[in-house]
Amino acid sequence: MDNTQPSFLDASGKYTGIRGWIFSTDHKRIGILYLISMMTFFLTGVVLGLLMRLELIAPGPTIMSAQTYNAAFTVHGVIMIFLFIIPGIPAVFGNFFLPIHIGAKDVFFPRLNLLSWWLFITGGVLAVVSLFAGGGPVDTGWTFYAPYSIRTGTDVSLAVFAAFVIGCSSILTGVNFITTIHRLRAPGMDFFRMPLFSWSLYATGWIQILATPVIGITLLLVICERFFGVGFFDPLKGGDPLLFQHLFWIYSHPAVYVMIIPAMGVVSEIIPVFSQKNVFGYKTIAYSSLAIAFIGFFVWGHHMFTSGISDTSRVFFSVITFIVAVPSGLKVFNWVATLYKGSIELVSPFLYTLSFIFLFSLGGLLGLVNGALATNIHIHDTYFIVGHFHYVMFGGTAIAFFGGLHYWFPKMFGKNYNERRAVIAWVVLFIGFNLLYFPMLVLGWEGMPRRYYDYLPEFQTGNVISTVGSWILVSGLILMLSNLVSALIKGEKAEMNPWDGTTLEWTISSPPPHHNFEKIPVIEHGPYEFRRGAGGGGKK
Ligand code: HEM
Ligand SMILES: [Cu+2]
Repeated sequence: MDNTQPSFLDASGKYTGIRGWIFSTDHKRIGILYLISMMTFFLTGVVLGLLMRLELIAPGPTIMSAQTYNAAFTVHGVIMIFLFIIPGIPAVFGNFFLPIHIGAKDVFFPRLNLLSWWLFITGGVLAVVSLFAGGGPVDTGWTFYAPYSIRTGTDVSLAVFAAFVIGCSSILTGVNFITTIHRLRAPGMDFFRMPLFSWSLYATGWIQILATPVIGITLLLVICERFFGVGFFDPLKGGDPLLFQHLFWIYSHPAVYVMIIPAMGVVSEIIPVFSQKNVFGYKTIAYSSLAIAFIGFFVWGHHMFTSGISDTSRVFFSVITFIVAVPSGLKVFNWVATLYKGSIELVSPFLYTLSFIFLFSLGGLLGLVNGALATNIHIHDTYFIVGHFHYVMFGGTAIAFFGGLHYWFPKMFGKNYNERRAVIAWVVLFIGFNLLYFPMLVLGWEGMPRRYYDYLPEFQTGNVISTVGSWILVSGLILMLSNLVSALIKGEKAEMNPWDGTTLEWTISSPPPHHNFEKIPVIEHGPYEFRRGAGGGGKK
């Protein structure tokens, strides 16, 4: 196909300039809008994280007050969870590549797609406004646990409303992707010829649709409670604070799979390409996304082992938690089996992917330590938990996000980045990451509680290592981003298919033209059929 068609980066339609972007219904432009807004939120969250680590470099007060620290970890958590890691991969790469992967011109509801982005931005802005309005920044933690969230004088109502609006955006994106997959697949693209990334978005879409309304309603109840004192959760009025925790985690546990399943989808695309082999166990990987999504709805109680629920329910939740690990483990084994005897190319997207497998597997195994009833009692609300979730969310999802960014960058922007600098950035990031988070596991195991701005002197060594790690990690991030930004400005023109990929985005020009395909392709085989290299050749 030729490169003569104007790309989606060139203006078209009614508006030009910035309005041509913020009113565009082109799924690719919306993907880029999300990318820009999300990186902005991410960097804000990183700065807050750095400040927290600076506070913790020595025992006693150092750079902020206890109340400021409470606000810092709340805002850090809210931003990272609701504005970066939950929407991240689906909103950016899902929007950009789902229609292309299934041979469509756009998503099924392009205007709704634009509305989702506007809701996302509105929610983000409201969250920022809540920092400066009336009662000051929220100090409840991102979980907004009752009854504290009902009684504190800070601006919980506004922050919670912001999360509600972002939730609406998430539901609409889920509806859009599921409909797109059902209705817009190109001729011959049956479900089992879809790339695995589309499968992961399909599973994620169902979680978004089924779980998000629960948190939406819960957050509205908190607002009712604060304004009208209705007493759903307030024990003084006969309400039940445990009810809040149940409702919260019935959404928020499945939400951790909204964070991780798309990341698994991204690495399932990258691994076959850089080993030039058909993926091992395609169907297992596809179905395990659905299995994880389904079982994920039954494990929320593992967040409540110390809350006073009955022993029977604690045992139930513990056992079910272990069962979720089975489909996740199956994926890891299938990825490793795909690598086996592959013709491996160690370039930056693939290095991110390998470190994803390592960090996510470690974080996931630590999740089993949390899920085991007995150990959970010991490590509940310690730094072990903080270490665990950073391994899964940052080491898992965010690293896969960066991997995807390097993998798809030439396609999205039509420019090449400097590979050597990308690898150096990756090395620095990887070292910094482990220095930052590994000590947290040890500290937590030894009993350092989370969400405190002070600690006993015996915890200092670990904290100093961790804080220095945060500086190294941030240097890696700066190297990575400056490399990509300078590629945007002065990178060489990228080829159509730099990695010898086989999915549909590699059959169109870089960057893609406005309507993706001149002619809708007809699909005759599975997504990963490689000509050169070891294994090769899918069955379908
Ligand atoms: C430079 C990078 C980062 C640093 C230095 C950092 C540091 C921290 C620290 C010190 C805490 C407070 C722990 C506590 O007292 O509970 C924290 C909490 C948290 N972080 Fe990060 N973090 C970073 C990146 C991330 C990323 C990328 C994510 C998400 C993908 C994330 C998600 C969270 C969450 C959800 C909390 C819990 C907040 C809460 O308990 O209310 N962090 N982080
Ligand atoms: Cu959970």
